[in-house]
Amino acid sequence: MVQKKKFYITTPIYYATAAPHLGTLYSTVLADIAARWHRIQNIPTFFLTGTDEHGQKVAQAAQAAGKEPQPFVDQFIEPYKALWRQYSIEYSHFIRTTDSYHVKAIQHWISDLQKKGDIYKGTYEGWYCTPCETFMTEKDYEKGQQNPPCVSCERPTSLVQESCYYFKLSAYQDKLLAFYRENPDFVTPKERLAEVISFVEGGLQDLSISRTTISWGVPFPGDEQHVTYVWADALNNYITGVGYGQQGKEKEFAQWWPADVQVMGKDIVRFHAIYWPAFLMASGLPLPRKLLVHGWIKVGEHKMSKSRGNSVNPQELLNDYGADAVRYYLARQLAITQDGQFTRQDLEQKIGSDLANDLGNLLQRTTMLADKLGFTTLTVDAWNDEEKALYGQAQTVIELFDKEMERGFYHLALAQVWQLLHHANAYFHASSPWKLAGKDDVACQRVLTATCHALHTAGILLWPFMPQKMEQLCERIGRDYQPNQDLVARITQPWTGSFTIRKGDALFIKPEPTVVAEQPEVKKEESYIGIEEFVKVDMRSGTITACEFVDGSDKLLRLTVDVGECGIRNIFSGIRAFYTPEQLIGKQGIFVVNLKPRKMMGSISEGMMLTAEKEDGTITMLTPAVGAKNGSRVK
Ligand code: ME8
Repeated sequence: MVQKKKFYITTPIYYATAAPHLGTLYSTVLADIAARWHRIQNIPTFFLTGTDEHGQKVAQAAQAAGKEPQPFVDQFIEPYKALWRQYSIEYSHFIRTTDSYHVKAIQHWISDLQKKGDIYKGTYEGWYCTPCETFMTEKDYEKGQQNPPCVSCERPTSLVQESCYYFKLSAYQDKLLAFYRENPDFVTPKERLAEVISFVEGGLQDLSISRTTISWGVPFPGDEQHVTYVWADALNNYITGVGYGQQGKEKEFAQWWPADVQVMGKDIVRFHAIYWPAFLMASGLPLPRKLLVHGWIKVGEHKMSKSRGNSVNPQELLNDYGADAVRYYLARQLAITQDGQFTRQDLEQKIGSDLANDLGNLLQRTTMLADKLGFTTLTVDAWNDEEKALYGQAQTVIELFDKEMERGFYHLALAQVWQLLHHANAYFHASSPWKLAGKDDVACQRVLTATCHALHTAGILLWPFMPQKMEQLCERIGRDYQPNQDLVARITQPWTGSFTIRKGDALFIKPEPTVVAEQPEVKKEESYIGIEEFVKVDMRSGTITACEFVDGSDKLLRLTVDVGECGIRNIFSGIRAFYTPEQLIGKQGIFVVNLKPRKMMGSISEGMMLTAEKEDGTITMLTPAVGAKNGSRVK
């Protein structure tokens, strides 16, 4: 595991224009999970979240509500904090951009950059709507269009020049590109960095960072007709929240900055991957280590958002399913690498299958049986091969879990824990301790104890995701739970010690399914293919005779496959996260053998292995139900 001296994580600061919704909860839960994972390794951790309260967007929302901006934003702070409490979000500090220490620190930042020559005064020219007091942005009108109508009131605009302050963003273009080259892991997932690089390569203009058309913002130091542009104010919260620009807080700032992980949605990656590092370079400060950029939660085709009015109320989900189940679902079901759909049915299905069944049931069956047999304390001196295998897998899972957490792929970290739970369930079932009771009590206790060890391991790994339920789980098997101890070290020890069993209610209840109106079935003739097209794909059964990791790839495994009459094939498969080579060698699978050979990682891939997604989002290979002749055609 990576040794760290400290861990500093942030969320975006959310516009204080409405109560939080599921999208904002999602980012905040991800950050909380990472913070908790570090806390249980006893790593000093700081977790910053808060609200973005200045600027035109907020001022307009206040005006629409008939309120002054300050009382308007004030009304949303308690709902944010209350919801975070209810969802066990344990932040270290909640920053508001209207906090006076933040405002002063922003003014200090501006003065500092003015002295260094990175902020200068110039003029801004654009189409302006006087009644609405707003400039049009480039996307509001056609290029070359004269006096385009205002996007709000549709009256013609006029060309206006105003003085404004610029940040010398253009001076940082090459430095940013060099930084991205030297730090390819700066943005996760990697594809999002590629988008940023191509944007920067297209050329950067200096950035206007003051406005005279609005007054709701941080007053520009020395020129109070101007207020600071909201992103220059907001991005700097990540440093002012840990002491930047505040006398007496120098030590605190030096302790936490730079941030280790900054969580955000893909909508704001450009601000964070371009402006933000450029601001920091100008201030002579180190850059954050990683931006963790997740996709959108969508409802149907659309991003869930306050403005679209399609947002799901997290309060209702809390009442219906409980905080931990929703936290689990957000981290598990929404792979950070892509957009995800939210439906209640999907959430209910996950609670039923993963939490009530795989996890809760195992705990219930183990503790109820131990209690019924009067085994209040379970302890074992020696393990058989089955338990050694379960222990071995638990250790592998801890290691892989940690790697996925480090990468920010929490859904894959969870998939690892479920590998362990599936093994533990299969072991429990195959060992049938209830049949051993009275005949071989030592063996019976051994099975129950080993299952408790597996549950304890899962319970600690899952604590960052479901803190309340996992504390209950630990209590039920008599393993006290205290954060800020190195709990991870506790589960990486050899399996020793005893469990004190307590009966209790089921940890999770399978929810009653929400009824959805039936959709008429839509059949699309044009999506059918004829048999003559199907037979073009040559699929054969084959046996994997060798398998190895591929240097430089965290996705691929290289397989050597005996495909009978089609020969021995070299085939790459993107299943490294789901299988080890040992698990694959000797297995039979289905392979497409007439796919055009493709160069991959310096070698040629001569086919494709068929796989499918499991209920839990992990990948399984397709395999003949009973042995098939190598090379036999799949029809
Ligand atoms: O952009 N799916 O604030 P904001 C996933 N104040 N995440 C979502 C989401 C969705 N449907 N909707 C919102 C701002 N989010 C600025 C940020 S930071 C210096 C300033 C999350 O209230 C996601 O993290 O519009 C997104 O980036 C953020 O909320 C936007 O929140």
